[in-house]
Amino acid sequence: MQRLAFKMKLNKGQKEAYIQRHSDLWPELKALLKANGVSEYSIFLDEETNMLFAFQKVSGSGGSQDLASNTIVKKWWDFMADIMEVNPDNSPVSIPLEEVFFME
Ligand code: RM4
Repeated sequence: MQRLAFKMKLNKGQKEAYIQRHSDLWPELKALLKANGVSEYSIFLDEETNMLFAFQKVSGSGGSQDLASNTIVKKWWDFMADIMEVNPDNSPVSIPLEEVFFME
């Protein structure tokens, strides 16, 4: 089991929309993430900078951001593109973070 973290950026003023959309996370996306070994997935917001910090445990070779070829993930990214900083393909700009501390 590996711990992954990455940062993304939320557009200004979109906190409520982000929370609402994730509280209604598509069951098919949740099932896909779990089927690909993603668990304990949480995302935190720094309201000062609008940076999103995602943490997840992964049992496979990659995490949520490595599923770009999946249709469900592409549809989700298209759905979220209007409130986040995205790449030309609507994938969220995701910057991996280095773990510098861990306590069991
Ligand atoms: C985030 C972003 C991630 C996705 C989660 C569920 O806003 O789109 O790629 O894994 O939602």
